[in-house]
Amino acid sequence: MCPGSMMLLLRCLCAFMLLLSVSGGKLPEAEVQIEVMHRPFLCHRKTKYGDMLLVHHEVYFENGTMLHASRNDGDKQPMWVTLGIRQVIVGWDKGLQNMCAGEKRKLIVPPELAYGKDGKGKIPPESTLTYIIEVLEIRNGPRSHESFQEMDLNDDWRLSKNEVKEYLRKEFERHGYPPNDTLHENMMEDIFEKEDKNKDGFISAREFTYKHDEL
Ligand SMILES: [Ca+2]
Ligand SMILES: [Ca+2]
Repeated sequence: MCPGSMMLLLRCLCAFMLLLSVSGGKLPEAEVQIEVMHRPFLCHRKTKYGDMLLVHHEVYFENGTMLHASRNDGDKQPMWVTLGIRQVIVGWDKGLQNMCAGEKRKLIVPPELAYGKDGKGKIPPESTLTYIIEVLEIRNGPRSHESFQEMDLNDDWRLSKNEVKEYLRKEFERHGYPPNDTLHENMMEDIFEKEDKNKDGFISAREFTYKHDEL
């Protein structure tokens, strides 16, 4: 064997070993790859769990073929989605947080966080999907007096952490999803972070209805 090809073989071996050590035999947890394509200069608020987002989106397969573009297909209208309740794919819930109105992102979503091993409609099993998503408008999620009363299980006019967690659990159930303690815990902490203004560990009726995010 000539020295040149020997070197090549060694390099290949090296690269192969490196690959083995990196993958380590264990599958990494699926993540959404997020690329911010445009972020407006002015950003009054950022998206969080429970918000309603008005979005336009495009979907592409891994080979670049477009599957759907909301600006061109159907009624050409953007759609409202509620973040963090798995109304859409998990990849959206994970990838559309902390966005500004007017922001545009590219999300590369692995099948585990999209339509998985079953696929859906024109989406074959195990598809990695690329989404281009533009957030046009952000609104507070539904917040009626009724929903406060529904959440306030012991009628003391304030929401405890357990009451909020219980509410999230019921919301998940209502949308047909299995309860997920870790996720509910994280969502609850996020909600308290934003809503419990005086940090007393409860969300009062006033804190609940106060529209602090309005422009
Ligand atoms: Ca209560
Ligand atoms: Ca409070």
